[in-house]
Amino acid sequence: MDAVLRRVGSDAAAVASTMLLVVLWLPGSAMAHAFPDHSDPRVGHSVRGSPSQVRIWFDGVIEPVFSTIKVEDATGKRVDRGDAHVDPEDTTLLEVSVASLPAGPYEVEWSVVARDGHRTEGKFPFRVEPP
Ligand SMILES: [Cu+2]
Repeated sequence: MDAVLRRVGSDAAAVASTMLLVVLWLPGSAMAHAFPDHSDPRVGHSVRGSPSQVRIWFDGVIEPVFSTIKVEDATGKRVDRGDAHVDPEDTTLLEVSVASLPAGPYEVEWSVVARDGHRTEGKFPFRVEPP
């Protein structure tokens, strides 16, 4: 897994121990947070020419209403088209389309809610090289 993607929360350790207890008490009904599995563009990587969208695949189903993704340029300006959505055909895939991006560094910010109601969020960079 990409190390740059990180979990944030009020108290990750407490959440982790709580969820461990849930697992211990209710074997067979363990549910998990959703964490990114991979993305396109890949975390920290460069792509040649602008992508048409940014996509993140998670390790579990995510809730469409509470899941967002946005993309900013080096000045913090939004460059996505504001159409972030969970793919109806693949409910582990969160995607947003982007304007034609000039060469430079970009940052993706995501926030999702898993089926168990727990939110995870994070950010990662990627870079566009001239085509
Ligand atoms: Cu959870």
